[in-house]
Amino acid sequence: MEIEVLEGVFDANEIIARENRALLDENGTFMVNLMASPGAGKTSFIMRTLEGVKGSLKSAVIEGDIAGKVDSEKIAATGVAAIQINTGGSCHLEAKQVNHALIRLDLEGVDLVIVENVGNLVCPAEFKLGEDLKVMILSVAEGHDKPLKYPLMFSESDVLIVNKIDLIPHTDFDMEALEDTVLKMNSRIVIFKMSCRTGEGVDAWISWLSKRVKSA
Ligand SMILES: Nc1nc2c(ncn2[C@@H]2O[C@H](COP(=O)(O)OP(=O)(O)OP(=O)(O)O)[C@@H](O)[C@H]2O)c(=O)[nH]1
Ligand SMILES: [Mg+2]
Ligand SMILES: [Zn+2]
Repeated sequence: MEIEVLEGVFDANEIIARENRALLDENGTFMVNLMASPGAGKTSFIMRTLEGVKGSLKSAVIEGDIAGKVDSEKIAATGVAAIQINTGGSCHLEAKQVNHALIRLDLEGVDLVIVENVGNLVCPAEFKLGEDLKVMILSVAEGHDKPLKYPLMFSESDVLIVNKIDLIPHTDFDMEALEDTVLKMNSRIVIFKMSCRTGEGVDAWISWLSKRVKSA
């Protein structure tokens, strides 16, 4: 008996990611899925980005954490709409959680939604959320060898932010080695070097993002 192979069968997460995509398209909203290790600078990067697009893009933020609302309170204090998701132990966000948050946000008139994924360099890369762009951060304090040890996130991401470049003099971080390794794994990835502390490198990211959002 011939065995039937079903193609185009998506797992439950992917079905909901597609619903998210449709919801975003209906409203003309661009969504960034931001992933990185704990403490790499995701919230600092979001704050810099919000400041950079202020006045030109209406933004909202979805914060994913295992517990607490520290990050969403930081965002809300700037006047930008923020929704906190607590995963209650799970180490990544799934499309369903983001779907609940998108429904609660009034997306009409919102140009940009940034989702701060749970701090984790591993499985967030496996779960589509319906995003336009997967952005990951590697901070120099984590070391330039990370792509070799956590390859999926580097090969899945569209953008790599190398953050905390102000700390380079205090580390043995090798930028050239990092770029070589990453580009061999993912030749289409766009790399920005930045310090969310000093603001160095932020402008180049803001102008690149603004163009992407406006042309989407
Ligand atoms: N020196 C330096 N410190 C930074 C930079 N960006 C962020 N930090 C600091 O790094 C720490 C962690 O930053 P967060 O933005 O909270 O990092 P996060 O990735 O959101 O952390 P979690 O949400 O807990 O996973 C804070 O003390 C920041 O002030 C940077 O460019 N340079
Ligand atoms: Mg954070
Ligand atoms: Zn996980």
